[in-house]
Amino acid sequence: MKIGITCYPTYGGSGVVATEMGKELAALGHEIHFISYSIPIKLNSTSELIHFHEVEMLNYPLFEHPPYALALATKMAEVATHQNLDLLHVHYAIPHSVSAYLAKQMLLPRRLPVITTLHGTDITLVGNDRSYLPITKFSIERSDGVTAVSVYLRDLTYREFEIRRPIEMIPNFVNCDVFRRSTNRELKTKYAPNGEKILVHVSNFRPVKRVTDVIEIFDRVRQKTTARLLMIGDGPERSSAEWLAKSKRLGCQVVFLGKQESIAEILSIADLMLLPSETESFGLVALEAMACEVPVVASNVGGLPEVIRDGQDGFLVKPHEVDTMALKAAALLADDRKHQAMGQSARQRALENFCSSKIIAQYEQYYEQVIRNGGFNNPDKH
Ligand code: GMT
Repeated sequence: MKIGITCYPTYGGSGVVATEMGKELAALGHEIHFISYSIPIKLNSTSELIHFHEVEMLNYPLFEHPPYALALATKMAEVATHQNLDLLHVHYAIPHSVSAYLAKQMLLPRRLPVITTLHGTDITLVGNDRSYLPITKFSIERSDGVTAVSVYLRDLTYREFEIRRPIEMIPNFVNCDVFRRSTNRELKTKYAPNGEKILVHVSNFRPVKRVTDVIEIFDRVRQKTTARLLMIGDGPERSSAEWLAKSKRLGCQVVFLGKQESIAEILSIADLMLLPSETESFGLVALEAMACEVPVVASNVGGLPEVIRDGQDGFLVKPHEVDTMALKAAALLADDRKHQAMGQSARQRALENFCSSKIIAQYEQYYEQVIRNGGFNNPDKH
């Protein structure tokens, strides 16, 4: 198939999923055309089947905000025509599914099936803002296919947006050959020179991730065991977290690494992941950790219980309950046998349920179904 993929080209979960999906599909022989404002950060592939089309925006003094959604729609229509795309798959509803809808209309009577994948904040935060809700609802209804990354997100979309059309649940995935435990001793010694336990947090440091809770939890854990905390990523809450770490005199015990290219290597030296988010539609980083045999202590919210089995692959605790999270984390780190069993169970869970080989096949089937059927009751179906 010839597939167009649009995503945010940044470190965010939806961009990572879209980019990895493109790479996996290309490895299966599909021709992939990424359409975005810059090359996806994780697109480190040399495959001849992967192409990138940059959306260029006209800057004119009248435009305080350049109309990206329109420039994107124009580029989508152009690429679909010149590359003879079979399908356009957009990740994150806003504004990508609206641009895809416009591109589709521009191309009529030629048919361009559009699939929208909902990732989370496009529904939970952005889409729920009343000003964005009607257009998000419209573009979901008019997509030929819609997928959501968890049952939680699918049902929330049905409920909050009063959507009557079917939404396919296809979970996120991880490449289990890339994300696997293979400890780099030198790296481990660098961050834990005296054999300290390594805790890790990975996020975009937005308020929803509750990064200061991560510091609070770690502060309690290190009172019971010698440990280090690696904070990976960057974002608006980073300075608050750094300030808190400093004021608790955590000094060199907490290291802020910023955005990292290869997190698999770092996860491979970690003993535990902390993910105390306010909400999380799926929690891709939790899955990546699990694939590296790292148990996760996370909030019992959103789609996280669909990924992490409480007591088996980690622990799920009510959000904000930093004392309980710290107690569970410290107890696990003190029990080597349990810790090892949980790490192995986490890896097994990733292998059996979320490996890219399994999930990409589900996407391929869904693509074929949408191309064949032309979308569910879509008034724009041609
Ligand atoms: O907030 C983020 O983590 C970024 C956001 C995104 O769209 O890039 O992540 C969302 O999509 C990820 C990939 O499907 C999910 O794993 C994250 O759980 C989800 N984030 C939230 O729901 C807060």
